[in-house]
Amino acid sequence: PSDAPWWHDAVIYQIYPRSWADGDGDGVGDLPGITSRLPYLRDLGVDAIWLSPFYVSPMHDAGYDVANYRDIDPVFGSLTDADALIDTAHDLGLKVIVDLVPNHSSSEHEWFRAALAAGPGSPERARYVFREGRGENGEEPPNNWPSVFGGEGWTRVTEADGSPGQWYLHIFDTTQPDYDWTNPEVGDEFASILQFWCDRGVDGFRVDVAHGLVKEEGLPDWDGPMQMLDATDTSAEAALPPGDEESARIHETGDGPRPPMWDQEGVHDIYRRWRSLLDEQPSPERILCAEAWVKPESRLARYVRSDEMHQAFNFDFLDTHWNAEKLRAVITTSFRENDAVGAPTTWVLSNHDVVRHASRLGLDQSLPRPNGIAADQAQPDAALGLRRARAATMLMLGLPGSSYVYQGEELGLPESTDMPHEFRQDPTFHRTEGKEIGRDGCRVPMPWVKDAPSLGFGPSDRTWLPQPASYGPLAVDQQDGVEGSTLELYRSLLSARRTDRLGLGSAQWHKLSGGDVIAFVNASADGSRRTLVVVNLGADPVELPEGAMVTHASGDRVDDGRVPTDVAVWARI
Ligand code: TEU
Repeated sequence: PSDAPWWHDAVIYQIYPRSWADGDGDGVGDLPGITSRLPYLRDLGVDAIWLSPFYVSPMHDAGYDVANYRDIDPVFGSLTDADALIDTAHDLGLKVIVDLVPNHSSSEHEWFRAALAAGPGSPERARYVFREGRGENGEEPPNNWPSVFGGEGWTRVTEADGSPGQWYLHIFDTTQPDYDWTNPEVGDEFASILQFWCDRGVDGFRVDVAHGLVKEEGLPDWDGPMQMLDATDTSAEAALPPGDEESARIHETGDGPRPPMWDQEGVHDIYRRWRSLLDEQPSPERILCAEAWVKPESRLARYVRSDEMHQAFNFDFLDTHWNAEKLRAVITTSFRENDAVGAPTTWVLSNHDVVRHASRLGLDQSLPRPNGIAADQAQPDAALGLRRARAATMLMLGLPGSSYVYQGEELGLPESTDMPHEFRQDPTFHRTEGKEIGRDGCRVPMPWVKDAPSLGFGPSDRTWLPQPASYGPLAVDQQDGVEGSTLELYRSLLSARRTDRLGLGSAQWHKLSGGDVIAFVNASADGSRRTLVVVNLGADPVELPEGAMVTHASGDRVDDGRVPTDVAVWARI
């Protein structure tokens, strides 16, 4: 239906403000830099941008530690700059989604400072999760919950009289105290923050750690396997050996023990309130997109019920190895679970927390965690990774639903894997003493112009993270207008997707599908347009059906109607 809401088939480009465009040359990206480069995104052919946090922050977690939700950090600019960015984007026909971080504040937020000063039992402390410690003199943390970034999930404070005092909960860094969402003051504050940004004209919110806001009552110890507490895989299935019968049952039903800090029932009440707040705003529709690492997909689909969020990132898709059978299963399940609640699916391959897919897909695909590179892991095969990444992108953009694209993937940027440790800023790296290499490798400043200081990122040669040598030849100016470049591939795919409204089509498996081949037909509702999408993950070339007219290919020329290894095609049938 052509009258579908804008977000059903939108392609949304994630900008990581520190690393996209630096207007003032201090080595850190900023809002004026972004505004000046927005025409690039109009020409790329995306519908919207999502901006990672730009709020006032001490930047212990790159801005996901917010000290003031209603103002811009000086490193990024000012509220006037934000208004200008939103206006310019709208003039160019781009919608603007901002990041909302409601699980925790920065420890420098005025509420948290007040909580520290006010002491135990105060209403100020009741906005966060302060508890007495256990053991002799409260020396032990209140429970056994770890931090996602490594180490304990609790930090003990020193009270005003200098004595060791209460502990506060932080699922992430010590500098990111969790709010207590059972306190109505917290809910009211966030309703007001949502309204503040709606009034400034934003078109939606990406909701950080949407599965974590509400904790199980009583904050019980977790007796289950510790790996289930990793925020990116909270399923009971994750703790069982692959192929286990119980694991298969849990995968189907979503039953099984649930860690006390993830995917609690109470989070849904929060999103119902936000949805009605957004529904009351003037049109066009403003959206909520859940960042919720929730499995199985039947549990994730509960976040996109009609009175809750509009979208939820499909991280199962991102997390899946380069394996046709597994990818087909994820696609089937995603459609089934989303159809059941009447929501379109939201596809994603990369973001600022995971290894870029141009490198991830060039790693040994038998490794257990495809979205992380351990410190001692082998280097990815760059050529193989890029070849597969281009095919994966054609798979994603050929599917009905919305897609998120992470800055730089349209250039085929690899992960920066050989960054000297002294540059690393991610708390994951520091809290695990380097055992986890962290996420800096996917956050390196964008290359725009090969022969310019900072590769055209800004007017000076400064960049907050070093740009690897491989980025120069991939700069925008090197790919612009060059046939076969990854940038031109994205442009032509996005343009065809828009013309043919592929995001609003319906997908049916094609008879070529099976074994190492993914093949489906994306058809328009009136049957007037049928696009065959074929991805070959196997060693042998795949024969296209007679009469199929190839319009796009991710790799080497498709000769005699055959699709080579690790290549995807779109064809008219
Ligand atoms: O991430 C939530 C999250 O749980 C993971 O992606 C996490 O970052 C990863 O497992 C750590 O290795 C969101 C943001 O996207 C991330 O950048 C923030 O650090 C995190 O929340 C805390 O706000």
